[in-house]
Amino acid sequence: MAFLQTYAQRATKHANPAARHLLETISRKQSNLAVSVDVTKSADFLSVIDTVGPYVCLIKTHIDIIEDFEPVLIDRLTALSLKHDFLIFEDRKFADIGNTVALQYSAGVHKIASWAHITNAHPVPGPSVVTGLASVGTPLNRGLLLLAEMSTAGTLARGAYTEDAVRMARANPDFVIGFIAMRRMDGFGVRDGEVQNSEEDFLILTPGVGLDVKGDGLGQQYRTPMEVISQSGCDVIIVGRGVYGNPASLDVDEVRRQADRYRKAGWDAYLDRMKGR
Ligand code: 5BU
Repeated sequence: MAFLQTYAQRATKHANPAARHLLETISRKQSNLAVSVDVTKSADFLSVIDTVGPYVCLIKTHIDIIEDFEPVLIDRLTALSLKHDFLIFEDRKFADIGNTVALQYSAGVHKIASWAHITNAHPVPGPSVVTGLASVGTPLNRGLLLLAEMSTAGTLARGAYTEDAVRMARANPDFVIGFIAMRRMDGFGVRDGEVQNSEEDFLILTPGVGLDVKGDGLGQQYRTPMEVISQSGCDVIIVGRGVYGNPASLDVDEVRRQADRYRKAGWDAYLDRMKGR
């Protein structure tokens, strides 16, 4: 099983350039922490990213919540990704017909495909959502995550839907690099009489991670890095408010301290998982 190998071992075998880059970065920086920077002002966005940059493998963005967005913000974000050695994941959650998602991914104000190494999509439209995004992303060496599960209470992404999401990924392993999910997807979607390819290696990126609280009063549910990485076998923890706190009163020293704390907690949980090999 892929997840019982080290991140470095998995990097040498992965066929997708974005997945390889992510696994190499995790290994080099000893960080499986992705920080989700959900702030609405460009200056705060850049300040948080410059602060947490040394501690993360990945920065997750919702570029459409930035109120004062200008194209130069992308140049600055890209410069920070090179300065601090992290990848960029735009959490766009595409969910339309193939033609529309290809346009949303490549064009408009944000031109996501030109700068985000990784993006994600809801499986709800069926395989054409992957085909449409792949037509744009594959030539640029990008990777796609499918939302097989969500972290929210009462999510409809469960059971047969999750199984079908995994089958959809298996049909497009060059472009689909993994899932947003709460646990490993190995063995999911395998029908009677089928055998799962033993080389299969889908990355599991997991939001809903917090060390201090269990929820946010709006449906979000938090688990600890130990539960997510060691017990559930996920690969990357995605942490937002646990790191940057309240965007209305950003405290750079505290943001740095929390990023360091979550990086260490995520890495300790990975070492714990590898101990059990
Ligand atoms: P938080 O502040 O750590 O709760 O932020 C979590 C982030 O992850 C936020 O940007 C969400 O949009 C994102 N997220 C999530 O929380 N749960 C999910 O199932 C998915 C994304 Br998909």
